[in-house]
Amino acid sequence: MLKRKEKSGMTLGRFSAALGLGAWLFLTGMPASAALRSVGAVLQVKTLEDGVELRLRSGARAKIGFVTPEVLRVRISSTARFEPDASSYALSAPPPRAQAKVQQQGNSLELRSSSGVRVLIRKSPEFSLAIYDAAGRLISADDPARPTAFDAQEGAFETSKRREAYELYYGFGEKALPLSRHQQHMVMWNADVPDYAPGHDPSYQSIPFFIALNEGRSHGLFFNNSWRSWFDMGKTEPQRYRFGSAGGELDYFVFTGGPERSPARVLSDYTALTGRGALPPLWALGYQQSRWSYKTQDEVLRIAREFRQRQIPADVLYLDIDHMDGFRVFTWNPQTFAQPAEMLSALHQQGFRAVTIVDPGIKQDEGFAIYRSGRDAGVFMRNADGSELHAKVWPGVCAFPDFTSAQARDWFGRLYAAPLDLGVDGFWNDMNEPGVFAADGFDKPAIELGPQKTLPLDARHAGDGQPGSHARYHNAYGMQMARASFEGLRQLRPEKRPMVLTRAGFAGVQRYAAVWTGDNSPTWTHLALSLPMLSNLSISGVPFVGADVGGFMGSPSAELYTRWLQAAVLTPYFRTHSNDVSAPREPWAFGPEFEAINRATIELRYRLLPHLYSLFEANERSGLPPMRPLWFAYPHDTQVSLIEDQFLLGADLLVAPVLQEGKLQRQVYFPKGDAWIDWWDGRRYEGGSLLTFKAPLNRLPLFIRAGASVPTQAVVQHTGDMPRTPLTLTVALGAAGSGEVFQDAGEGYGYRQGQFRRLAIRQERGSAAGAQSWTRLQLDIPANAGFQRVAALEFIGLEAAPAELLIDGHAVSEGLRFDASTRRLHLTLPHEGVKQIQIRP
Ligand code: MIG
Repeated sequence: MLKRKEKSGMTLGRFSAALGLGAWLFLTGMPASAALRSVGAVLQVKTLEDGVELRLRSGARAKIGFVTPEVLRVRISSTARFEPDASSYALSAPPPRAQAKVQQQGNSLELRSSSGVRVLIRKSPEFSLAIYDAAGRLISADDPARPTAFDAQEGAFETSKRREAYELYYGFGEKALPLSRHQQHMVMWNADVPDYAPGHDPSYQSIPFFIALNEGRSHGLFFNNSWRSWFDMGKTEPQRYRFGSAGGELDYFVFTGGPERSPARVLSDYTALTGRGALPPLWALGYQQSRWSYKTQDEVLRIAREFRQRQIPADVLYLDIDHMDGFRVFTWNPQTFAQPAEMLSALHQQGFRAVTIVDPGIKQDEGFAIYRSGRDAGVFMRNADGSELHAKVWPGVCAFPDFTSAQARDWFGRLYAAPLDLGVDGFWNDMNEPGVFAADGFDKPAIELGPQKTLPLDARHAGDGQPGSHARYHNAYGMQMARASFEGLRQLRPEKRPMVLTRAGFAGVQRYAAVWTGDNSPTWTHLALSLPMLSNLSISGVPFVGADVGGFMGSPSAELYTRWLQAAVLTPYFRTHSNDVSAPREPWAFGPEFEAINRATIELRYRLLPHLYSLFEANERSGLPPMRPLWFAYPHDTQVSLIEDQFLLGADLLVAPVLQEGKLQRQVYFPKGDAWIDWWDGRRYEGGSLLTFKAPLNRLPLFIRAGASVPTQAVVQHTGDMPRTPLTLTVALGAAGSGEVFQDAGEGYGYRQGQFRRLAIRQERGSAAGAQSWTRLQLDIPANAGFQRVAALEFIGLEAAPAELLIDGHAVSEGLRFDASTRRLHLTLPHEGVKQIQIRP
């Protein structure tokens, strides 16, 4: 029997029991094609080890089974055939199966996982299902008023779920929308959208995954379908959400969030399916400077020299499309970049890395060896009639590798040998939605936004054994290009970690590349928009994300650039980039006063790099991203559900940048349950409070969680200087807590063979309440195998110099320095073997 627990009291199937399909269509006024047919009642049930297979009245078949005890997979195919798991490209491996106990009783079927998660399936008059957690609480239920329906002719379909009024939805990858996507309508169709306005949809990336939040409890849903799909999250009708696609299979995963129903568990389970971002090379976490374009090799070298002369830390310079010869990929302009190897080695000598842009379009030019090679190898996409597909992009008429073919990926991957041999360090895949220019006869990119700005929908893809149209594989194309790049680099340089940046992507893109949010604009609105965009991308499984600092599409004011740099300094991917008509935008471009502030901002990044790096390593293990929206860490604090102008770096740093012009102060909310200490002056604030902070132009409001320990270092000019720079462990006093530091070579894969060191710090508190009771710090610092030495500790959050400090039981007076203005106590460690430190205020 179906046991109803939902508050609304609506029973599954109540409407559909009363209404036939025709009446349902009439009453709901469904606007969609009249050819949409409900899947119908369950006619036949076959019990499987992980669940059931059902035959439905419409001829459709369903497979419902557990992937793990906390992850359910639902598949419905109108053609009664199921696609292989690999066909959407999202999954990193075929999902496992977990045991289900199946019970049939009258009109209902119950599936129960080993952890007690239950699925109740109603067999007639319409198939529908509801999922309950082990505690019996409803997670998600089909909406019987809108049964799952297919259009057998067109292949389109949709399904719907009931929605409670206050349920919020986060994730959905890269969307130019507010933080929670409740009451939004979204389309998944990778699109080249320069100058996108806030609210514009679709976007460059499509990640059909979300995490729901309702009364502190989460669950997640991933719609595994690469066709053009859509989500209506209660926009049309607040009491339900719907999603559907133009083709393929209804295939989705529901993540319960485990017994705690936590968003972290949802994300960790989602990334177990779609993969986790691999640890980037350390240098890719440094500051990166780009422009479309630095036009000559001399200009590139001048920029490099200026960074070093002005002592503004930086690790990477970018070469945009003008470094090429007539925009032919993997070539160099013989006039302006006549000696690329010399230029690259001069950059390397100054501690810089270089990233070059690589577009998918390959100039159709008989004189171009790469074109001929691709044509002869048969790796280019074809039109429906079998001819080689051509479209115009920067180089003129181009052919496009079919990245859904292993052979084409392999062919493309090998092309990276040439730039690697010259000394290029990383690669930037642009235009890979793919975006193309207007039809023949136009030399300028089409500026209209829309799905027509790509390849014909009936163009053919190999689909790695599942041949299909561009309509089917469009959303996977960019990610498969990034994959070709990543896998090519892995093969060509097995001792190095690939650095690939991609504009387009689909669920699982994190396996191959970092992602930036495309052609944003130099406006305050866009600055503010960058935070919900990046934090939602992060909790969509993509950890390495950033927005062009200053806004790509033109010239920001000095103030906007400076504030943007502050807002971005603790985002995972940190790059200034601008278009071809904007004013120079190096950190010194706005005069000495701003230069000093911008330098200090970038220096903050470098001070915290060891911490950021540790967070990336943790992401590889857990799927938890470095950048997190507040609600993700504090799902039970309803005050933070919609906060999008603050974010967390890891669990311990709270960043509250100024996002408005002329503002010299801002409000900061501290989530409940923790106390927070001002990074700059050491003052303590209790969770649950909303306070105003001064934020002059040179101040990024930044707070550290009491109890946290994070590694910091002295400012370095680039990551190459880190090995000889000692670490300081910065410890925020005032609560029990812990911290972890990961150290390795910063490059290569030795860390997977145990070549790393993990430091652990544990803070224990004495009995008296408040910040002033004694603190004991337990340090676990394994023997040093050549990593950055731990030279000091810095305690933050003390009101005065401590009465007593003991190192391993011995009172210390030397090597101590208290700074009253920052409330920081600096302690030089006598050696790395220190195990315990005790502080009495
Ligand atoms: O049609 O390569 O988003 O970052 O500078 C524009 C030139 C092509 C778009 C990218 C932008 C890049 C630009 N590209």
